[in-house]
Amino acid sequence: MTESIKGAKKSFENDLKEANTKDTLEKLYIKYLSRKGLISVLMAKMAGLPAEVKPLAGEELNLLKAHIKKEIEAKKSSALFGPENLGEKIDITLPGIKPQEGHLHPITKTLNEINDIFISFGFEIAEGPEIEREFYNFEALNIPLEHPSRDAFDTFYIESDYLLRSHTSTVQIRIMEKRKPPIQAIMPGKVYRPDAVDASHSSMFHQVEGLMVDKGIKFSDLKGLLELFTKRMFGRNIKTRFRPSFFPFTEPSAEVDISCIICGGKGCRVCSHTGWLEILGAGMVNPRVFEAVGYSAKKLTGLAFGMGVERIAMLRYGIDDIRLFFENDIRFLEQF
Ligand code: 2NL
Repeated sequence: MTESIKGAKKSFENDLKEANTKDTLEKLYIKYLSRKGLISVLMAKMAGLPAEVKPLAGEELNLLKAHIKKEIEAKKSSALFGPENLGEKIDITLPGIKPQEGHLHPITKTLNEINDIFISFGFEIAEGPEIEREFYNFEALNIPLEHPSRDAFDTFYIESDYLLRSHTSTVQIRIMEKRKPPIQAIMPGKVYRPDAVDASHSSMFHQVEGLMVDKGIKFSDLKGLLELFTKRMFGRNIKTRFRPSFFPFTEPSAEVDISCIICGGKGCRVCSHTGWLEILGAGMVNPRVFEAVGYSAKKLTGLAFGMGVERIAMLRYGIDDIRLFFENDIRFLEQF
């Protein structure tokens, strides 16, 4: 018996030397260690041995079995089977696999750009609460009780006197209440209106409003400021147009258009063939607003403006449905 075990060991050592691929090693495993392999055959033979040699033969056989197992495993995991010997070519100069990175939302990007432009003009950024009182959202802004936007259908009321702000002018009122002029600030933030949601309406959107209050602020300052802003935001060849309009909180008031960034002013589907796109509302602060915050309407003048961030982002990126911003579809967001 010892002889056949020795023979088996020798034959294994020879086989192992020859086995230089995963396949041949696998075959060795089958030849020696499988259920019908050489070790099993010898085990079976051992059953017929006399009792006095059985334990020794058993021990030798078990040692051989362990030896074979160890050797096959060792060779399998040896450098012989490293990638360079398996026909794989690894180019270590290739860049690694980049982890998936997130980025800012297109609305946040647009908001940051608007903020940066006004910061470069010397404006500060002010923020305030989204839950407001009627005084800040309406009264102080000269929006009287009978004004249609005070109707419960146009404002989210929480309970009497508490509502979700429908513009960020509320923050301007708070700043003026707290501080003396000169004031030069913009107020970016979320605003809420219970509009029926469609391609151009969302019940929450973002607004940036701006305010400058001092002695001697003129309408020409407003024009110059907003013209510079539109050129920085949309390009230096963009033209600006002021159209007379009405807001309760400014007098006079204007709506500001830019020459269509799609067709350059020739007329297309996006600008409804007018060559112009409306992007801002603006005006000189109504003296009644100054009175509401305790400023002297005799000594002071001010300019104010407001814009919808979604609208600007839609024009800049060529997006035709506002709902895309809020659906969190990764296929949409990945594009920015
Ligand atoms: C628009 C128009 C505007 C203002 C906002 C304002 C604020 C105060 C006083 C006077 Cl405290 N005016 N804000 C003025 C004109 C227009 O927004 O179309 N926004 C999207």
